Amino acid sequence: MAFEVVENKLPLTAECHHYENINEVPWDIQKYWHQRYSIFEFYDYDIHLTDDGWFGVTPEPVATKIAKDLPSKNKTTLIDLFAGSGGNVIAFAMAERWSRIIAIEKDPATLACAQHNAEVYGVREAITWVLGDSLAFLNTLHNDPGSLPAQLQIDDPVHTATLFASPPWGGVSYRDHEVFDLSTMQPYSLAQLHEACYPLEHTLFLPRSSDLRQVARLAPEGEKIEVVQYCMSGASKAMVVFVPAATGSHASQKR
Ligand code: MGP
Repeated sequence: MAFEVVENKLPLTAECHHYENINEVPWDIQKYWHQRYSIFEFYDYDIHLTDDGWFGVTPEPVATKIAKDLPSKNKTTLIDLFAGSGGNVIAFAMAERWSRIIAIEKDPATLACAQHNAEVYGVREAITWVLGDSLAFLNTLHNDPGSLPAQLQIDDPVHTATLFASPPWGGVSYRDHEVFDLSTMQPYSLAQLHEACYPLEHTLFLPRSSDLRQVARLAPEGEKIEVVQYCMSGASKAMVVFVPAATGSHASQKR
């Protein structure tokens, strides 16, 4: 199967590190290690990340604010499609706004870090953990929901579920562009992500310099969508786009 529910805690592997000393830290992540306490306030309580995880993890104050800002009117299930090391999903669980939280991550070592970090924050058991491909999960949710395992069954997802996607951006090269072309984002373009999430409500965590004209095309006909720059120390960390669920006749047909 392309995805599976992980009932127990996956073991931390040799790829999962808790660096305590700068001398242990690979040079390309030293900048992030210096910011470790603004990434995870409780870093010293044995937070673990893979080396790749440092590049994409959402700093805790930003994750906490996003968890408060998500629209989620009447939504009971939150699905984090790219859970990574857990930066966002821990904040979602701690916000206590949803009765069910599902976290999907396809790399087992990264998922092990996320579960471990969620345990540090006391919320591991509040989260249903899924190892696998989030787009395969969405495809099944849209087209063959009856085949989902019991823990992932969602009644009327258009009305009850909200999706959060902080996808890989294809490295840090977005910084080289004054305006980042979201059709070049790797491995999934903006259009692919939107198509995979539609018709459910979805929130997308994107590079701060993302092309607003491309984002504007996600707005349903005649409606506005909210776009927010989340900042720390006066500088944007990311652009977050809130896309409402499709309504009326659009809700039942997939584009
Ligand atoms: P950054 O690109 O390292 O810029 O990360 P920063 O720290 O502002 O440094 P400077 O050199 O521009 O001063 C900014 C934020 O983007 C990080 O805190 C992460 O939350 C987020 N981020 C970075 N990358 C490469 C990714 C990614 O691939 N995916 C996701 N979802 N978030 C990312």
